Amino acid sequence: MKLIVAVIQDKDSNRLSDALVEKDFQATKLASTGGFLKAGNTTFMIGVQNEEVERVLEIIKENCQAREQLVAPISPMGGNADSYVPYPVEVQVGGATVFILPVDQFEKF
Ligand code: 2BA
Repeated sequence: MKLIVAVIQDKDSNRLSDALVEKDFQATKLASTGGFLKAGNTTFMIGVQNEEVERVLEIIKENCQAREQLVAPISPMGGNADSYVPYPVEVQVGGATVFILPVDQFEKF
């Protein structure tokens, strides 16, 4: 068994959960925040059998799209000086950042 952990954009989260439910995959959605943009994103935890991993990756690819996002300047007064960006820059935020982890044991009580 594997645990698929996928960080995706909030805009795609409803579409992805609908697609997973439709294909009979169970998932948990967590509200998360990107370390760089400090903007909300969504993290899915999806537990699947090994042979289902590729199918789930396809569903993620079909339902999550990369987008350009503008990073506004952040005042060093407002927070950490390490994250100071002096002018707006455009970054491409990926459709999904996916980790696939082995599951030693899975129980439901
Ligand atoms: P954020 O950390 O908010 O990053 C958003 C986008 O900003 C990233 O898109 C990347 O294009 C850019 N970016 C991130 N760090 C950067 C830096 N130091 N310099 C310049 N540009 C930078 P993605 O790579 O598609 O990542 C989307 C989100 O996925 C991330 O949001 C983060 O929440 C998560 N993520 C990405 N890589 C990860 C990793 N190795 N471990 C854990 N989470 C990760």
